[in-house]
Formats: sequence, structure tokens, C-alpha cells
Amino acid sequence: MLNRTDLRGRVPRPAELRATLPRAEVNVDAALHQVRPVVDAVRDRGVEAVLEYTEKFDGVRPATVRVPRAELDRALVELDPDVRAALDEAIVRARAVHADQRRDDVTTQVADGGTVTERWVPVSRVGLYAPGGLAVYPSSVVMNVVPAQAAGVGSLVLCSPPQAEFGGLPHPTTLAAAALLGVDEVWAVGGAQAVAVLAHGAVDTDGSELDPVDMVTGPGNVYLTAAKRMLRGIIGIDSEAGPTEIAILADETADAGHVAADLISQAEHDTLAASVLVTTSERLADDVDAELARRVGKTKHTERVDTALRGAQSGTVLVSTVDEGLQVVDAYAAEHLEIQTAGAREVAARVRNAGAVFVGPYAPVSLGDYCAGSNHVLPTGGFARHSSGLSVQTFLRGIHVIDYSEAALREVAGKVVALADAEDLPAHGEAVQARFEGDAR
Ligand code: HSO
Ligand code: ZN
Repeated sequence: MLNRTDLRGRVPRPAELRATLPRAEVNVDAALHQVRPVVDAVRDRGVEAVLEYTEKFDGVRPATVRVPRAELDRALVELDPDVRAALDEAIVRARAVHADQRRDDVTTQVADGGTVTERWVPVSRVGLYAPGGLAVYPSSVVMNVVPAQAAGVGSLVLCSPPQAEFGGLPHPTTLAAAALLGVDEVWAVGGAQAVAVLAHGAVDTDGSELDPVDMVTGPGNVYLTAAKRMLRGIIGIDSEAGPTEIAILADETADAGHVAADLISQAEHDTLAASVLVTTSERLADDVDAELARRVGKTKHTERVDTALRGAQSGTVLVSTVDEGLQVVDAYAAEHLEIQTAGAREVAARVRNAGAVFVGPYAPVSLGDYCAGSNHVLPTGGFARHSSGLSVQTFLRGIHVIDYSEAALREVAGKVVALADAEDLPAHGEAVQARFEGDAR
């Protein structure tokens, strides 16, 4: 069922390996052309343009962009109690993990009378995006809001596309999640127009201000990603999100049914989602294929899953040893990586590149998607080689505070002058010397 690549005993070097491995082609550059007129129109014509595009893309025109507070309260009252209890649990666990990510300011004594402090300051105002589309993502509301709140971000606005079937409001579960988290500013806008109005701000139809933000985070489709890339600079962004990915490194000890169920779980997101099995066991690969054949027809989103699993971005890679498997998964740098091998904990400790690592048989990716306490907004497309998932750190800036006494500056003045002269920037040196003009030479 899955495309198979046999690399046993001949795993190439990382750059070549990356080219060999299956991966979704997402052309953000091509989307930039489609997104530019939307972004420009929102910048120039504000809410009028937002609502035009909303009508065109979402098929509905909300009365105001900002969702009235009463609608958030109502969504919370009407929320299914089981879903509420589950969201509460997800929030408690995520808050515990993210609270521990907070960093203290650090002061380094560099010389007598000379210190540098790194002061961690939250971004002032952040726009968080929760997608609509094929699924509803109240869990993504939790994953965006919790780290931002833990970082101390003072002002948060959540954007999610309005839905015709809910009278031009975002999905009620998304609204309820916002209310549960104490977010009271929600805008009913999605896609590129959401990023544009977050970046530029606008005046709502009722005359109230939609204040611009400093940063936009959260996953979305290629148009949202293109708009984030385009507006980066005016706003900060998190890592660009592509279709979701699961890689599983497994040996003969893995349970083929679990492996298949986990591959299907992420394929359910999107026809472009990637499900990749890397295994030392041809027998397991065969058994997983058989389990997939058995399970795909029974799952709710059969067609979507089937398309994703058969796509060029999904497949099985055969390797000879777990070491070779680690080379493959490191080159792939999956958003989610499961380790289902003997000694999984030790193997997991050797992983260098992954958005998140799930250890052993009882840590499926779905646990991390909802209730592990970890964050599920993670780097895709191989970005895990250089980027992290959303965390408290995403929403903090480290400001260096330099505090030197006269004596401490005097002590190092000659070195500053020497470096300034070496760079042919003598005025830099003169700025230091100006402090000591009375000094004997
Ligand atoms: N697996 C997705 C997150 C998600 N799953 C939300 C279910 N809901 C990307 O990490
Ligand atoms: Zn998921």
C-alpha cells in the first residue's frame, strides 16, 4: 500500500538522502502571487476588503469582524460537557508544561563594574490563528494561547474563519475554547485576509478599532503561510507550517496495528499529509501494509486518508539497522517522530532532528495532538533541522541590558578603539575616548 524505498546497507549522505525521501511539494512562492492582491486590498481598504474576500472565500459576510463577547459566552454554555472536560484537561497539562518553560533573566558579570543582563520580555500583542477548513481545531486554540499566556503576552487576538453554517461566526467549539482560556478578543476572519488585517489593523463595521499586532502564530493552509511570509517584517511569525507529517522508526518489536493506526491518524488531516514508516523489518513493513488495507476502509475519512497514504509524500523506507534508521529520520526531520523499537528511550535520546519525539508504544502522536501537555504547533517540511515548535520562547524577546561603570569602560576602551580602527570606523572609538578626554595619555 505504501510506496517502498529500499535503502538497506546504502543510506546516502544527508543532502542526497533528503532528496530521496518522500516529501510534500508545497509551493508557497506560487501562492504569493495569489495572496498579494488580497494583502494589498486589506492594507488599502481595511474591513471593506476583508469582508469582500471573506464573502468570496468563506461564503459568508459577518456583521462585524470582531465576534461579540456574548457569542463567546454562549458557545461556552452550549459546549458539550465531555468536550469541555477534555479541553480543561488539555489546558491544565499544557499550562503545566509551558509554565516550566519560562526563563529567568540572567545577569553576567563580565568585568568589575560591567554587567550584561538578558531580560526576557514578552511580545506586546499577538494574533493567533486557528484554522477552519477540513476540520475544527479548538485544540490549536489551546496550543497557541497557552504558551503566549505563559510568556506573559498582554494582548491576544484569536482569528478563525467564519462559517456559513454558524451564521458567520467561527466554529462554536473554537469560540468556546477561546472563552475557556480567557481570550475575549476573537475575529471572524481566515486565510490571507486574516494575516493582512492582523498586520495592518483596521476599523470594524461598527466603528471600533481592530488594533494591529506585533506577531502572528499558528498553522493554516498555503495561502495563510504565503501571507505570513509576505508580511514578515511588519509582523513576526512562527515557523511556516506545511501539511502535517508523521514518521515512525520501528523495528520487529513494533505492533503493526498500532503503527498503521498512527500513520492513518495524521493522514486524516489532509490529502497532502505525510505518513512515513522507517523500519529495519521487512516483515513489519508487510504487516503494516496489511493493517492499513484493513483499517483505511473503516475509518471515517477513508478517501482523504487513502489519497494521503498513496501520495508521493508518504511511504516506507527499509533500512538494515536502527542506526541507519536514525540517519534517515534525522535527514527527514519530521514534524512528529515516533520511536517504536526495542530500547525506545535510548534510541529517542539519539534523535537530532524532529519537531517532537514520541517514545515507545504508549505515546502516539494523537496524545501529543491533544492531551500530552506538549505543543502541537511544530515545524514541518524539514524545518525541524533548524526550528522549534511553539513554546513560551516563541513569544519572548531577549533584551540585552549593558551596564558598565566609568572604570569598567576605561579598562576596555583601548580594545574598542583597536577594533573600531580595524574596521575603519574611527568614530566608534572616538565615542569611547570622548569619555576620557581629560585623562593623561
Ligand atoms: N497533528 C496536527 C495537530 C492536530 N491534530 C490538531 C488534531 N488536531 C499538527 O500537529
Ligand atoms: Zn493531528
